[in-house]
Amino acid sequence: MDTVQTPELQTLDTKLNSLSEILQVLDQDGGVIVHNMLSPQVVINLRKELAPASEDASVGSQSDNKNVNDFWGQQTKRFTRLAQRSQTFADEVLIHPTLIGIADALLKPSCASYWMNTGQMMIIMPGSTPQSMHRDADDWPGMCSPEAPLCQFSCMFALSDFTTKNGATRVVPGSHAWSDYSRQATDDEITQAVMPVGSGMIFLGNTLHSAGANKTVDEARYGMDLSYVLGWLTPEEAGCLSVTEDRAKTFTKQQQQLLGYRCYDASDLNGGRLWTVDYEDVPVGLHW
Ligand SMILES: O=C(O)CCC(=O)C(=O)O
Ligand SMILES: [Fe+2]
Repeated sequence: MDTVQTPELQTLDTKLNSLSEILQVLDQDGGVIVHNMLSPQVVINLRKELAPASEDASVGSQSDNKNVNDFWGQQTKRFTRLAQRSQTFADEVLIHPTLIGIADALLKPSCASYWMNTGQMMIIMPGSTPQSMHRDADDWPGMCSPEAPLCQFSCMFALSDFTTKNGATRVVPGSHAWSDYSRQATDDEITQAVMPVGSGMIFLGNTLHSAGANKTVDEARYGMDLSYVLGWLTPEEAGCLSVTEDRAKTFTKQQQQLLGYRCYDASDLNGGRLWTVDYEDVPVGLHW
């Protein structure tokens, strides 16, 4: 009798594999686990700098909308503003060379520059139920179809070990390439991004995925999701309202661009300039 093979995500390593190898697996499977995205010291710094917000955050959303509450997770803590809250996030994660390499390869062909879309902590507490399967590109109607160009991709960083029991992200490898996006995934098509702390699961905006259930009694799953989006689409997080001008002034032009402290300038590509102030680039440090 034939045995049904659960599709697995492939695992690569920044110490062993090149950017082109990561891109090749991403293109084929829509997702890939990459070990050693963050050094142990970077993880320690992130956990320390984000500890006050992690402790203060309460589980569940404050919204009255049932869909928002279900998506958020009643036992899940979420917060953003990571570039404000953590210098390590701004310097070691937001501009991670592997992710910038992927953004240049996959998003740049369709835009003059890209934004950070989300920088979110997702702490799945014991008792969390599984999130519903979704494609993150569904945020932009018309941009999530087998025909549309890729508009977004993410990296889910493990700031603690991700296990099947504590809520490792569920993924449907290959679902980015389905010809019918209305099709539901069957259980045997779903795998989980089991990975050690410091790894990242990189996945395309049109790959089906969701948070797993946390079936442990006392083990929180610390995930940090960073995503990038084409610069002519509205990002999920209002980057420049999430970081004070005083802090933005200390950042490089690349960090400012990712956080919306620079305009989207497609004038060299026969396009226009978006996100301007008085027709000009965003004046960082201008006091009204
Ligand atoms: O927490 C996770 O593993 C995934 C969450 C997710 O996909 C989302 O909130 O969009
Ligand atoms: Fe998602």
